[in-house]
Amino acid sequence: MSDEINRLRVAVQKKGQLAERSLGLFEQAGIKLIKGSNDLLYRAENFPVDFLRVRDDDIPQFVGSGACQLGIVGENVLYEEAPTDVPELGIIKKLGFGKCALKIAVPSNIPYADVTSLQGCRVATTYPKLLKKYLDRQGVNAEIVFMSGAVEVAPRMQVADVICDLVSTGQTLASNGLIAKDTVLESQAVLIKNDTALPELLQELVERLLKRVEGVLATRETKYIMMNAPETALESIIDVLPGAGSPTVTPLAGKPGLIAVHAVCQESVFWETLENLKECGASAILVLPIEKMML
Ligand code: PRT
Ligand code: ZN
Repeated sequence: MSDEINRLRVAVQKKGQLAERSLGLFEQAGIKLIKGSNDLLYRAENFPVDFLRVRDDDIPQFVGSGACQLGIVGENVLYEEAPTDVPELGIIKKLGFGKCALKIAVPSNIPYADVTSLQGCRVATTYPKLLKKYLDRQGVNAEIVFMSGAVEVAPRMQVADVICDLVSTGQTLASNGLIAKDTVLESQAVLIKNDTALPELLQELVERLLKRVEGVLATRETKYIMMNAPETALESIIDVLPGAGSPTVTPLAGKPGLIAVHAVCQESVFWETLENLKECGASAILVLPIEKMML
C-alpha cells in the first residue's frame, strides 16, 4: 500500500496567529514532529500523520478537496473561503484560540446609528462575501471595496468611508481613530474535517487522532478536585461542584461522620467555587490539573 494511503494529512497555518497553537494542539496530543528541511510538510515520527503548512486562506480548499482529511482555520476564513460545492466540509470542534470578531468600524466624524447608516457608503474589507451576506440580510446596499490587508487605513486614504475588519484587542482600531460598531461574525480557530467516506485505515486514523485531540481539549478546563467534609454536607457540595457528575466518596479513617470527596470537574473551578465549598463545610480543598484524559 502506498505511503499516502497509509498516512493522514492535516492542513495548518504555516506562519501567523494560528500557526503555533495549531501544531501545539497535536504536539500536546503526543505527536512528535520532524521539523526537517521540508518546510511545507512536517512528518510525525510516532503517528502516521503529516502536517501540510500553508496560508490560512487555502486551508478550506485543501480540506474541501480531500487533499487533507483535517485542518485548523479561523471561522472567518472558513466561511469566506469554503468552496460552496463541498457540503461535506464540516466543523468538528471549536478550539478556543484565535478569538476575534469581524466588525464594522467607522471614523468618529461619520454619523452612525445602526447598520442602515451604511446605505450608499463605501466599505473596505478583506471579507467581501461575509460582509455582503450581512448587508443583504439587513437590506443595506453599500459598495464593497476589497483590500487584501491594511484595511484600517482605508478611510484615511479616502479609499472607503468605513471598514469591516477583524478586531481582537481593539488597539488597531483605536490607533487609527476608528470606532467598532456592528459585529458581522464572532470567530475562533476550528478543527475542520472532510466528511466524505474514507478508506477504512484512514478513517480509523482520523478517529484515533480526534480522540487524542478531544482528550487534550477536555483536560484544558478539566480539574481533579479533592476535599474533606462532613457527611451531611455531601448534597450541597455536589450542587456547588461545576460539571462534576458523580463524585467518589470515601470515609475518613478514625473520623466518624467525615468523608473525602473526589471529583473530576468538567468546567473551570474558580476561587468562588472554593469559597462556596468552604461555606458548605468542606476543608483541605485541593484542585489538581489533569495531564491526560481519554473520554
Ligand atoms: O499568511 P496567512 O494568509 O496564513 O496569514 P494572515 O495574515 O491571513 O492571517 P493572520 O495570521 O493574521 O491571522 C490568522 C487568523 O487568526 C485570522 O484569520 C483569524 O481567524 C485569527 N485572528 C485572531 C486574527 C486576529 N485575532 C487579529 N487580531 N487575525 C487577524 N488579526 C489582525 C486584524 O486583521 C487587525 O489587523 O489584527 C489586527 C487587529 O488586532 P487588535 O488586537 O489590534 O484588535
Ligand atoms: Zn490569510
